[in-house]
Amino acid sequence: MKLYNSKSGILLEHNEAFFIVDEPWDILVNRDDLEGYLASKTKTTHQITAGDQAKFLADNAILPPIGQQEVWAAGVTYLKSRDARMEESQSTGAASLYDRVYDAERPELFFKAMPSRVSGHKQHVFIRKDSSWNVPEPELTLFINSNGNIQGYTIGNDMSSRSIEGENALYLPQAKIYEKSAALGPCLYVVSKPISKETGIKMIIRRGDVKAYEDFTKVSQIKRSFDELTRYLFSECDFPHGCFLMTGTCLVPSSDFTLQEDDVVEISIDGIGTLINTIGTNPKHKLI
Ligand code: DO4
Ligand code: MG
Repeated sequence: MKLYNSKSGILLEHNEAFFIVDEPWDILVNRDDLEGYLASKTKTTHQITAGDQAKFLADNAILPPIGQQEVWAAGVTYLKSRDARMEESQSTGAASLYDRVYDAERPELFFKAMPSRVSGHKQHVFIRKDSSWNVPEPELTLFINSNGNIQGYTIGNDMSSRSIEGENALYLPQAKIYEKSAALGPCLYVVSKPISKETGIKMIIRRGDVKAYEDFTKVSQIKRSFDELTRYLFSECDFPHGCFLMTGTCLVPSSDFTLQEDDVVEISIDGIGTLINTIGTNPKHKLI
């Protein structure tokens, strides 16, 4: 089952049929057995017409699948992320931090975004003007309700500055948190069973007509379980509306690659769909 948040309301997709759900996002999604609740909705709600469905899902109408939830992220959960970060921080002596956190019992978890900084499908994400090395990070993202139970999944893009993080690991918040540094979408995929570890994640970066990057991997490459990440996140934080947790990047472009304005990033995850974002810069801010 998929929930789309759109300018015209919330759309529920179930077995290729579409329904409008007339409830506020935060109340609708924050419950145990969300899948069962949505299944009951399909029995009591009228199906909408193909025309209405097209209007709801028009690219410019889709919003990120988020209300008042905070977005958090896990780091260094895949070998690819550990190795890339060790390489970028070699000269600063911080490389061993990544090695140690990969093997440690406690995972790396960090605050990523307020909902206002999150872009949706077909919206822009930004690169920082004071950063010379920027990458998207494709991440399977959990939706966890206020009771700490995973209720669904979405696709996340944890935009990152490798030059700022590489200069000094203490600059991580600046490498990670700025306007439109996160994207979620295109929908919230609601399933009661844990998502299969065989789920594939693919990222393509297009520069004009050229594919500047393409790679694929599986969720099975992750070092940690989603329950473990959730348990640590909820151990000392309350999330009254639930929260989103990006589970770490599994794909990293080679070290000579940096994003440019107008690049298009496509992240696909089996069962969920494809999140597409164009790279831009924040017009409101001047270089310091
Ligand atoms: O340690 C810094 C951030 C790691 C991260 O964002 C990731 O592995 O996805
Ligand atoms: Mg990340």
